[in-house]
Amino acid sequence: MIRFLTAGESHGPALTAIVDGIPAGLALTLEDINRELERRQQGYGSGGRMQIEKDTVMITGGVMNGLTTGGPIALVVQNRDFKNWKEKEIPAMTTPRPGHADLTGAIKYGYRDLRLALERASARETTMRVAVGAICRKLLAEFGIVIGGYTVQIGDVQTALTSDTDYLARFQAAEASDVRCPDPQVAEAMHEAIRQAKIAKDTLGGVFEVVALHVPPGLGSHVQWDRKLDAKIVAAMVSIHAMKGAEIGHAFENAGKSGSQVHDEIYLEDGRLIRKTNRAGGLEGGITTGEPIVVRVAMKPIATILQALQSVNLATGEPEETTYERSDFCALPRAVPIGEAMLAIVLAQALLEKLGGDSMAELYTRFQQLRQARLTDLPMDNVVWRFGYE
Ligand code: EPS
Repeated sequence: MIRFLTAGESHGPALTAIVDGIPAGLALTLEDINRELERRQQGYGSGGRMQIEKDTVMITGGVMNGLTTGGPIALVVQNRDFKNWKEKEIPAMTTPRPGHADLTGAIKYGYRDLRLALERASARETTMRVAVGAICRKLLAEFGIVIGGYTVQIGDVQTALTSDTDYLARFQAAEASDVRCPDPQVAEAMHEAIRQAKIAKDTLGGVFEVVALHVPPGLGSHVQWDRKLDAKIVAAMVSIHAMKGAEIGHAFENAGKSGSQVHDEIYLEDGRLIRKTNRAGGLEGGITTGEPIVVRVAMKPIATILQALQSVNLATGEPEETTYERSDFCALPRAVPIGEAMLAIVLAQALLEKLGGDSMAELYTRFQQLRQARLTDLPMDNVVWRFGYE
């Protein structure tokens, strides 16, 4: 099973991750990871920090001569900004920002300065998720699985995506946009909405979609709550900083329709069981259907706002307005590669759970033997039977 942990503070010396369970024999280069780290740093709406950092990874364990060993992979990314904080006397931070982890972190851990909560709650941590995701993405690519994503909404500016669009074309178009929106006209309106938010000293959230293509049917399980793949995907998305909701397919829109309008009918074509629609977003009963996995994620507007919000100074007990900490105005475009990384991690876990195996050689063989949605793969007894409990 793939597991990972991250460590490090936003303005500390470095961020670290350890990834366990990646099979032996996967070809992996620094460039595979650095490419994804760079994608996470692109996008309009960032604050000053992205001018300072240029994230690149160091691999200090688990990969030798370009191949994974099967041992834990250790990853380190330096924080360039650390040199600016190292010798600095840090002013006391005692007025919590509404919407951030300042107050809840202090309640939970008994901090006597709120910066300790800020440092670990910062979305800087997502650097390591993207690094881990890049490894999982490489693993999935060995089996033809492709993951991409794009922005569908920033503030109240929305794209009207049609259901028949070629996903690869969407991924590509999004990559060329500084707000990661595949529709150039809407992208311009989104860019403008962020610019206005900056002028208004405010922040914006939005919605992005991440999609996995060519995922085999039969990953996940319906038999236990904590084995349902849709639940794992939603949990992974909402674990990303500032994400407050996630849905598989258009779940909330489907909720307002009748069953006959929602469910994807099944047809037999050339011996294969196919769907002409994918309203289920690639999952039924917590198991992949073989259709694209489509996940939509809602991000709240960033909690650090240039405008002062009402709060309380915990040191004096007096009402006090928040003071500004450098931050982003809209991080939605940069959240897309993070969502992709989390989807890659969960899908790589699900694939390994299905295939087992410690080396890529074992995995390739087992992958070929996976049951498909073909009539010949699904022999039925077609006889009367009984519940035979003793
Ligand atoms: C963040 C605040 C900003 C962001 C940071 C997340 O950092 P700083 O306080 O140093 O200006 O830039 O994100 C990153 C550093 C990053 O790499 O994404 C926050 O409060 O969550």
